[in-house]
Amino acid sequence: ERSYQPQTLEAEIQKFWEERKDHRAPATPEGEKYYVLAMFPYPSGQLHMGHVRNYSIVDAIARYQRMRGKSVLHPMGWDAFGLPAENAALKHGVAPAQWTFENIAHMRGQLKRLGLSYDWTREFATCTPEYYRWEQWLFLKLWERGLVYQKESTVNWDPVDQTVLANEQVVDGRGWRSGALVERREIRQWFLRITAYADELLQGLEQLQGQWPDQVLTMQRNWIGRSEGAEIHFPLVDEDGVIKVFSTRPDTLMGATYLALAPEHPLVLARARADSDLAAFVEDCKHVAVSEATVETQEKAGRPLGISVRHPLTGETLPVWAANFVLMGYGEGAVMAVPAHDQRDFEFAQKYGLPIRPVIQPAQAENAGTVDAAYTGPGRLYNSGPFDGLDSVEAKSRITAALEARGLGRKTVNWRLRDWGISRQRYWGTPIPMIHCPHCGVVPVPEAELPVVLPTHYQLRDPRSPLLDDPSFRDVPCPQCGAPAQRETDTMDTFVESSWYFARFTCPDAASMLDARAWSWMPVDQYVGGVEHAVLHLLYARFFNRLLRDFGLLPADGRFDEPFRRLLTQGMVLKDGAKMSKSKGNTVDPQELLDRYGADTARLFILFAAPPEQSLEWSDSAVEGAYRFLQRVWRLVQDYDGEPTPLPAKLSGAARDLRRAIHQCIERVTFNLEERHHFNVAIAACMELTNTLARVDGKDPELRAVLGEGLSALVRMLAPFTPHLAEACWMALGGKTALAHTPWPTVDPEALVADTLTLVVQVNGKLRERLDFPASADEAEIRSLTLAHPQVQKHMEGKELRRVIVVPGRLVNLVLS
Ligand code: ANZ
Ligand code: ZN
Repeated sequence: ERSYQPQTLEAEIQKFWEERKDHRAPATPEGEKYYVLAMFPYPSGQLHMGHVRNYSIVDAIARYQRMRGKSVLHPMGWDAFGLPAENAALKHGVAPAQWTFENIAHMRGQLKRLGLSYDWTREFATCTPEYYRWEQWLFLKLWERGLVYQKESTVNWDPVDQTVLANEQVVDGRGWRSGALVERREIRQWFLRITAYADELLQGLEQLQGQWPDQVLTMQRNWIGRSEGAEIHFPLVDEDGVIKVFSTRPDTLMGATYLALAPEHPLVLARARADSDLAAFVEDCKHVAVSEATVETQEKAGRPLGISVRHPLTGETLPVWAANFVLMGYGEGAVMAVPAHDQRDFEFAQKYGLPIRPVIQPAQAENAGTVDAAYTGPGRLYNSGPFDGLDSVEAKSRITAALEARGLGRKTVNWRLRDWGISRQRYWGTPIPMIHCPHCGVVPVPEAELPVVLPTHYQLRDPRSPLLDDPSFRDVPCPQCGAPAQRETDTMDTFVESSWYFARFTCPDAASMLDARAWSWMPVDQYVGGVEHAVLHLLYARFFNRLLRDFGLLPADGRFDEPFRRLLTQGMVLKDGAKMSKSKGNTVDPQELLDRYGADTARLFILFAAPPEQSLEWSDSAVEGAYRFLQRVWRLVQDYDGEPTPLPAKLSGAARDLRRAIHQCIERVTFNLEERHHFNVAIAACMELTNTLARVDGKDPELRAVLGEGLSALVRMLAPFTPHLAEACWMALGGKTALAHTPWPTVDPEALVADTLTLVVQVNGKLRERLDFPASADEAEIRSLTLAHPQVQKHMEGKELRRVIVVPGRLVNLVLS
């Protein structure tokens, strides 16, 4: 008898799978397809526990679906561009490419050691020209259609290292290497027009309802941020022109008492030239981060501009202020301030003694604005002239119509979503395929000259991109006029690579960006990853999928608009109640776990400890427990010693009970894998079954036959979680096919039929007892067994039995008086 030795066993089984090519997906699906994908990793150097959890979940799904007879695509690759490679290069003096590929080699080894059932023939790294050339190709197509453009935008500039820094390289306002105070600089950068798809990206969320976590859908909805409202024009007094504002509350127009403009508003900048106090205020505002959160929380401040506007409906004169709470990047960069009904306007008005005029009466008077807060809810209009008495919903459209009639406003929709700035002034990324010519301006690299290959031979000495200083990369003739010109040295945001890799996995060797194979595999049926990607990655991927569709690379019939049919966001891995992380020093290295217990124990522990969406608390004793369980299963199969014998036609009571337990377990495990991913419940059911099987007397031929059926089912049900052990046990039980090609066990409804039946006993219509009867008992038997039961007799004491009503399969009702 062999003892359970995961190290040698797992190596043998992995070799077996590899030789048989069991996990390769066909070029196009054979039968019903199932594409399951984990968010691909950044090759940081080592797998961490979060990776192991993510990939164990996905592998369990892949293996289960394979056994359900689906044609499964389960690929893996590397999100290989990005800043850490540059940082490591500076720290260790190794080229980013070399660092990246060494990490990939190591991590690939770790993934293989885990026994994950990937189709490795589809593996790729995004930092290779074979991959990123298609990104450059798409960039050129987007340029042709006006979906790419350049505009000025702000970057962090390190004055000592003379370079642009990524946000992650700015620590407490200083450059991470130089320690110098970082400055803001405006430079021209490349943008993708994702806003052209805002409406569609919002609408598309509907079809994901119930398939994606609600939390993620809400975060996407807020990020896109559709606001319905009105653009309102306030004519300037004393000069020509209007100030436009965006408001979601045109119903409050009659309560507007001043206008507030962003410090960067052109009118403010114009006035600041002649007003040093105003200029100083504008300068001050520049030193505050531009994020919405900080703008929300800072102390309100402003300056009067010394100009006024006319109210578009009453003609009343209102003052105009510059205010730090107004953002230039949103709406019109200007607000009509209604202090009675907007809290920011209220605080500002109080500070500067501006009038507050309430115009909305809440349904409950006690909810009205107080001395220190605005009333921001709906209600009935007053102080509003011809609109008095209207409900605020109705008033919105009536007031907007009145503005439209005067040519001083219109209904509009505003979006929070901004275009996607993809320029990075970094070296380790996809080169942007553009050329700057002193005569022709920006000229795209001709398609035939793609890819623009990123040179990989540099030894980095400082954070400045070596592309800037390499004439052999930078200096090229203009493709249009032939004059000396310069290549764009910005590279793409690495989120571009992760926005379409899932589609490329369907045809990794395609001679175009995608080919017809993508049409048969897409969309991804189940995507699994961290909730930290709820917005950016998942939104960009949804955007790119639509771009691919609009360039004819995916079908346009609507079925493929969403790249990920279902999304599961896995929870964190905790230790001592805190997230496992290097910075907290509370990590457990998966490698140690693998070396000590093997892959199956690691996987089983992780899947059993919590449902995938919830956080998982590390526990050494639970790891031990998982290991002991596997030893137990192993011994049970070894002890069985041979192939299961066929079931006799008729089974005795004990054998029937055992068989029922087996099929109840199959039913439970299947439900928990098919309907939801509650692996922990499924595993618990398998453990229970193992205990039941371990108690069976294998000498009895009838029981031995049923035990054989039970072990065969158990081993197959463990295959998604502990695939090595399962495969080895399956062989020991005489399995004729590898598990990847073995059908999932099915429930025999016959076996589930109970020998006993539980009925409710009512006394005068009130539930009193639950009693078990032989399943075969007829009405007369049920009646006499009920009346003979001591519990029932207690209820009847001192009473007269009038009637007994038996409802077959449900209840017995005794009518007493
Ligand atoms: C008047 C008003 C009265 C407003 C009222 C609100 C309540 P969302 O929902 O985010 O679209 N606003 C408009 N542009 C702004 C900017 N550039 N910076 C800061 N605030 C701006 O919010 C729209 C509301 O935010 C607009 O409606 C405007 O204030 C303000 F009782 O107009 B409201
Ligand atoms: Zn030119």
